[in-house]
Amino acid sequence: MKLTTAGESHGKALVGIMEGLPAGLEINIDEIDEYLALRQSGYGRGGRQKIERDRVEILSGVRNLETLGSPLAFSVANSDYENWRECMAPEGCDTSRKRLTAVRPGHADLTGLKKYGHTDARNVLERASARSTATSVVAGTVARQYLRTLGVEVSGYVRSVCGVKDNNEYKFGELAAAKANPLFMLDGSAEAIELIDKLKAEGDTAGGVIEIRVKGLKSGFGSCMQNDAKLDARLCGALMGVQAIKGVEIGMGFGAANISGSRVHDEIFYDGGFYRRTNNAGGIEGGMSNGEEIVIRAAMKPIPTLMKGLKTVDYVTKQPAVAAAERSDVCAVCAAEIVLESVTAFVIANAVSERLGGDNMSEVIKRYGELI
Ligand code: EPS
Repeated sequence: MKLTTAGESHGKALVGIMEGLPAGLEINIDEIDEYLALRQSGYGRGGRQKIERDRVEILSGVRNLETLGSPLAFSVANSDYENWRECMAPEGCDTSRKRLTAVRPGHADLTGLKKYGHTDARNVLERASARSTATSVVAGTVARQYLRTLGVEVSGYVRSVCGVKDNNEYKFGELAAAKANPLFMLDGSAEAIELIDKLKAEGDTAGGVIEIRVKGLKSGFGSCMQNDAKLDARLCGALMGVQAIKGVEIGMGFGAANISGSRVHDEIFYDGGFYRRTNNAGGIEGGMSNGEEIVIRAAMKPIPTLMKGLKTVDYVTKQPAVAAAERSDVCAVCAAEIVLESVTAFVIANAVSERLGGDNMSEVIKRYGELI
């Protein structure tokens, strides 16, 4: 499976093309829109989310709510385009408007300007923006629908916001309740909300840690034959590709480096089938799923657009400046949680499709059922 996306944050629309889906997959468009709405929700979002109401439009690859086996093309319109047409229209516009030269530390602005040879960071930030994560949610929700036919589910929650931590461990079935919380947290959200309010008043921003879990995936997806085919390598690469994600760990992750092997490796037992009593490996050994739940944690840095403006230098005048800020999210961990679930679903669906092939869903389901 392959996903190609395009779209500027304040352009006409975000678009994507998903290739490699088998024919006969039932597509639930309402569910895609529900995940798009969840991505827009969460405490700490800024003014832009009041303008957008994301909805997917499927342009090809689906007929009567079923995939055809052809490329699935889709779009998500940017409602804000109407307010930006005069400086964003591909057909001609006034590029002297909305120029950004007070480059923001932590954003793509400065490096992008140098790399692409522009003098207006608008030409860089429009694509670097996390707005494009809406396309990952569309493709990821289709991947989720594919995985569901095999009994594979993806879920997650927010584990910490700017140092306010939830140190509890949860069963997979308990995670769904997080979506009813304004920060997708299962514990500690009152304190985190207070902190976000304080940071907002100070013109500052917050990041956090997100946990994603995959339940029901049989063993053997991924590979131990080449490093770049390892399931953990693919998951970490894809999750690190999401805007603002700065660290990813699988299972015990960094914690495994601090204790001895006998406390890390999950011992193996047999009772009609192989099983483990612990899951420190987070469901992946030797680059392959081992049949246990996949457990991933990802660290999101604070949003780099700060209303109080960090010190910077104007790219054109070379004079000291205050970094540009018109409006900003204070905290977007909920958005990131949905995006990371979606990207995880896409990587897992891809690994399934690579191993099982299948031109139609009946073949995929039959082949998956035959796996030991
Ligand atoms: C973003 C900046 C903000 C965010 C945006 C990501 O947009 P604007 O510049 O229009 O205020 O709201 O996220 C979204 C639009 C979204 O839908 O998630 C950035 O610079 O990355």
